[in-house]
Amino acid sequence: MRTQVVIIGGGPSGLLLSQLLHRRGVDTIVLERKTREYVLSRIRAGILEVGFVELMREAAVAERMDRECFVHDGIIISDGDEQFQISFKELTGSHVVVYGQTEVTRDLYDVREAGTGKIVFNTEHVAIHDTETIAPYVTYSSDGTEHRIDCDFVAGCDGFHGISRQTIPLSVRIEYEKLYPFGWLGVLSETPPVSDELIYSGSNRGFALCSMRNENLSRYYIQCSLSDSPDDWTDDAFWTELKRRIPSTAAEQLVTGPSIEKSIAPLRSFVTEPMRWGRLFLCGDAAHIVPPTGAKGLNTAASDIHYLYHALVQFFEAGETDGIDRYSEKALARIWKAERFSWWMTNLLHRFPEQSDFDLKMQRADIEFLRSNREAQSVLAQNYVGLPY
Ligand code: RFL
Ligand code: PHB
Repeated sequence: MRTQVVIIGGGPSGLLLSQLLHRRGVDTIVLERKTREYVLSRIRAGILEVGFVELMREAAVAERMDRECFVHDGIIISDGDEQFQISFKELTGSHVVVYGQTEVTRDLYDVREAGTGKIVFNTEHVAIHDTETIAPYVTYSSDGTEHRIDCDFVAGCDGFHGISRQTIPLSVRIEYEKLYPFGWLGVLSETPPVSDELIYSGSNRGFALCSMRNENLSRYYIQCSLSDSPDDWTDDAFWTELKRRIPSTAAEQLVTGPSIEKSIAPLRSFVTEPMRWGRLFLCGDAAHIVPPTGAKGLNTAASDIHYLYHALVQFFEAGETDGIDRYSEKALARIWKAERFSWWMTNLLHRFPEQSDFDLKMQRADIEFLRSNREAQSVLAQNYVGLPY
């Protein structure tokens, strides 16, 4: 078998790259370890930057998103009962949209599968070979048979636990990592959201976030211990704890109901350098992870896809290698800024086990400065709506 680009991983990064390249006549094959149903059962991101929406439009897959998404012009930050709004509209003239990653992925699968898109599910033993040459190839097995695909390039879009990153030799690969001493317990419930805008809430009991998917689907998170399991938390216990961490005006209005999904995610900052090894390019969670506090994970994946898509089109249409040569440098320049922002938001709003009284005072002062200073709000707003590509 032969194709121009083998894409490892059928998550949002891999599918978006495949669809964008398809529109420019570049042939791809996507290899996905799980089933379509499994990928679509993962509840993840909810907030998309305008740059992401524009990429979906360029990929001709934004019709439902444009119809069903919700535009958000700001967020609310709270600390106990004190709360204030950061207006993206006033501070940046821009906004973000609420449209779930699950729906993004569903739309991408639908469009790829309706056309000539080749997606192989349930692949095993995927291995990348000879990326330092001009003739790389990928081997994998499915249904008990071994396969080989020869190609021009390989895109490693296989998430944090994928194999692509490990293909880059340790002698050149540098990994930067920070683990946070807590996780997020997330609940999805068929209830109306407590607020029109997202509430990012710091409190003495730890962080909480009120988010949403639509007018009758809410997504809430609370900071939890890394040793907790979702089964430790009954719905009642979750709602009681959430109410204690958000401003009382919001707690009084909160509509509770049965959870339809409950999961715990650990929080991590991670970057691998370089993001290119010969003809292998890493994209999205395969190369970097942010704690979800800044809503940047999927959005940074999208900026990688933007750079790689243009680089590959430049190569296939004009034979130019400048884009692929500069991919890692350009992608990383934006990634590190998103890493900084996500790390800062996490430090601002969470309770850390070893926090001293001094540390708590610093955190309070940071929030108070943000509340009272337009320039500080502007910095947050610019980062939240997304830095330019
Ligand atoms: P994914 O989504 O992990 O997809 C990788 C795919 O690769 C497959 N795979 C393999 N396939 C073949 N062979 C192998 N050896 C393979 N190994 C793995 C996997 O099965 C999978 O299908 O990575 P991708 O595409 O880079 O997308 C990244 C995003 O999923 C991630 O960054 C976001 O979900 C992060 N995130 C958020 N991002 C935002 O931009 N805004 C948000 O509001 C936001 N909220 C969140 C989040 C992530 C969260 N969790 C659960 C970590 C909220 C949470 C709670
Ligand atoms: C979500 O709705 O899942 C969500 C929103 C904002 C974040 C993280 C997750 O910062």
